[in-house]
Amino acid sequence: MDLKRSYGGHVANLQRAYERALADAGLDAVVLHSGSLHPRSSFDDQFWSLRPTPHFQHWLPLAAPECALLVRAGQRPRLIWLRERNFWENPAPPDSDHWQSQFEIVYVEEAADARAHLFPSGRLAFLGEDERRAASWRLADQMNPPELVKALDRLRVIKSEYEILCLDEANRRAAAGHHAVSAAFRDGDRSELDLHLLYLQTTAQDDPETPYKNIVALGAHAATLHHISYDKQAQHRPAESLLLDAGAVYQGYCSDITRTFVKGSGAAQSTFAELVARVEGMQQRLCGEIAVGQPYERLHERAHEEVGAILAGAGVAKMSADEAVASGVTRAFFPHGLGHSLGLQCHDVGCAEIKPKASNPFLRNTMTIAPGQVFTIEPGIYFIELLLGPLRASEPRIDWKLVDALQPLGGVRIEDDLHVLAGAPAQNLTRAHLPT
Ligand SMILES: [Mn+2]
Repeated sequence: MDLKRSYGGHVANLQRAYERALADAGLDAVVLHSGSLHPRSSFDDQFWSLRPTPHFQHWLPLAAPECALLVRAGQRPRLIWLRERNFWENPAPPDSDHWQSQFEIVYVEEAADARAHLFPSGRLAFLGEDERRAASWRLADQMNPPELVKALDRLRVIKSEYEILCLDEANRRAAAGHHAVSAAFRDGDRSELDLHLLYLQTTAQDDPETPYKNIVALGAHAATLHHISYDKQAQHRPAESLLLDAGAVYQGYCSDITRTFVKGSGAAQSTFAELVARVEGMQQRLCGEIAVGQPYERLHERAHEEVGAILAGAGVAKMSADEAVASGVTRAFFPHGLGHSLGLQCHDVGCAEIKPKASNPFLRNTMTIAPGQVFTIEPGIYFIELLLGPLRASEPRIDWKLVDALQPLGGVRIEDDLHVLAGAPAQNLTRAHLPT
């Protein structure tokens, strides 16, 4: 892949788009702050590792604290790069230097020194989280103007060719981890912690570097949608399912992939394996239904129709698919949204400006589907007692015996990352590396 050539185009586009956004906001320049380290506790002197300000990372993959990028009309962007003399810690070096030739780079040894290299006059905004830094650069009252932030967030919804290359590579890296973990699960009894560590090792990521905390859920744990408190002991019991939701980061860009595995030959495992196959089939149909101009929320509602059909087809619900949707039964088995925008953040910005309908409270993507968007498609079916409990007394059309048999296996989720194309089916960034 030609990262450097596509990166040049990415920066040129960003420069033009920023110039328009600045003009619309009545500003001459914006300072993008890379971020400051957050203390782990105010009673302590240790810090979380840096999650750079995404607007800064939209330009360059430098994950160092207290750097600033000055963007102005008609000028090369100026990177003010803090190179502290510090023998306690050092920030992780970038993966590559393909980006450096695009900037005028000024090195400083103290964050306060950056002030001298900022725009000397004119209307200047500060974009970042650190109010004290904004104040030290005398920009506290121009911090994060809402209209500008909105406009810059919107730029992140449509991905450039460079960003697609990065998202593709993030998928390739995560796929290697999924392969290794699924093989280890099939071949023996491994604890959730073992599988998590194997994933980190295979993808060469330290825990704080992953796009989100890996979800590694054996058996009933998959009914906790974000199960991250890993068991340290292997389970020697007949549950035998694994839900793995784990991604990777490349140049700041995230992948987000979920697979559900099952082994064992008992009746419950066989029925659960069928359920996994049905969810996989629905997920692939929904990926095939992505259409430019259609609201994403419609796809989410299609997913509920599909969940209704699966519950009826598998004998979990003794009612029609339509009745399962209308009675709210599908919402107890599939309580989360169908997916979200993906990019520099795992739950990326710009796709939830419009509120979803009241019946879809957790849906994070409400945009009209357009070429260049990247989002996940991640339907699921779970056996969550907190949601099913209230139905047990009131809904005799559910086969509760079957639910009880499947509950120790937790649930199923299948998730891929999709890139919307103009005039062609959406590109599945995940299946290219992790085929069915
Ligand atoms: Mn996701």
